[in-house]
Amino acid sequence: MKKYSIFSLVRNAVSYHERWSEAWRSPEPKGAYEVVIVGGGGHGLATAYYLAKEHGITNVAVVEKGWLGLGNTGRNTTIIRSNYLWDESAHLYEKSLQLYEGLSQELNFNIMLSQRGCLNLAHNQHDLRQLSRRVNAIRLNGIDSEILTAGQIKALVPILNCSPTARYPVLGGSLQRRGGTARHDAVAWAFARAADARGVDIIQNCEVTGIRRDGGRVTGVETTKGLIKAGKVGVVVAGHASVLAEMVGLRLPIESHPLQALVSEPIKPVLDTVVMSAAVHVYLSQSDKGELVLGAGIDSYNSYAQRGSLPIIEHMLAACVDLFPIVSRLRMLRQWAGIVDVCPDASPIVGKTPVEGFYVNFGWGTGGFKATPGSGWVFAYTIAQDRPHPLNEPFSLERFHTGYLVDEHGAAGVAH
Ligand code: FAD
Ligand code: PYC
Repeated sequence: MKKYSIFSLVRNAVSYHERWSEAWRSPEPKGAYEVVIVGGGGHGLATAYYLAKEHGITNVAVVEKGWLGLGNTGRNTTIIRSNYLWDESAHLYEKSLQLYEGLSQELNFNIMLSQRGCLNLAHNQHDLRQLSRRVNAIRLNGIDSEILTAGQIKALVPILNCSPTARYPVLGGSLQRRGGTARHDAVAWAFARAADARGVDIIQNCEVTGIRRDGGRVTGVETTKGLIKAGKVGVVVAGHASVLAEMVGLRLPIESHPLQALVSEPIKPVLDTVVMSAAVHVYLSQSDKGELVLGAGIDSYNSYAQRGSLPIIEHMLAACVDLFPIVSRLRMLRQWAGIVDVCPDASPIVGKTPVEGFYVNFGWGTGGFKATPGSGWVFAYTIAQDRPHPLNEPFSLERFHTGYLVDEHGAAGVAH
């Protein structure tokens, strides 16, 4: 892997980046690959990287219809954590968090991991009982999680309105100290550079428009750059799962919704943890630049348009001002949305399909950024071995036939 000396960094800085080499190549697609990954978000790029690194499969193309990371990877609010209720999810998300903890070193790329803690608020006795149950389950899986009193929360987050007469009184909360944030673009770019260095072809501005089959077996993908044959195809297209699945005649139990976020103007440091309140549909963190990063629940209608509606952000900002009165003095600079694919149990689908050689990894809904390395790791295993890893076995498509759902609505950071 390429290393940069202090000398080359200084030279590049004064040359206005003119001589910076590309972080990854931009090849034309070959006629055929052993594996084609559809979708150049964090999950697709991580899959390609782990295929090459863990399984020695380097004849791989990642085919992306736009630019890398411009889907939900570049639109999310960067929160990572592993505080999920059920064993199946806890094991998968914890694997991912552990990979995150070593990712900057592994990929030689600063992903700006900040384990500043992730706090979930309880506003009534019911919330508190739910959080206690959740904390006990999480700890039984060996994952860090603790209950905080209202007094401890006030000390941790001084800008939070903890008055007993507040519209949303704070009765306590749960904290995962190893949770926090990571720079979303950096995660995609780091996996892209490392996959490219191992021989993976990353092909941008190349939309998959059809899937070729020979009987029950996949043989390639039709794209805007022509037909690309493939022994195996892995589809990792958050927001467009149903569109791609339909190309092989699969109907998914997935609904696609807009999910919005906002950032404020930058201010001095006021918040050094992530605060979430699922009950009032708002969450908040402060970026390294000083902006407050805020998010809401999903827009309730189905859509493929990457923008949301005003009532959701009005409601979210009203709740936010009640919880954090200083927000009333802030201007919001930017608002955007991504399309999230949500399964009935708010858990993803990662595994094989009835079509041979056709593998899927989607349905991460509002919470897949935290899963990026873990998802890529198990998906690479599934594609390479043609069977699920024990960590993703519970997240198969068949669970919607067997009824063995993994209901994680309560663990989702945002309401839906
Ligand atoms: P994406 O990054 O969307 O990548 C899929 C790619 O597939 C896209 O680049 C798309 O262009 C490409 N594609 C689609 N169709 C085709 C085609 N036909 N041919 C070729 N390419 C195609 N999760 C968290 O864990 N924490 C958070 O704080 C968080 N906040 C969020 C906030 C918002 C506003 C949103 C929208 C989501 C949030 N999420 C969060 C969810 C998270 O962003 C996603 O689950 C995750 O990024 C999905 O990654 P991905 O690589 O699967 O998808
Ligand atoms: O899953 O932690 C999460 C999350 C936070 C905001 C959106 N998703």
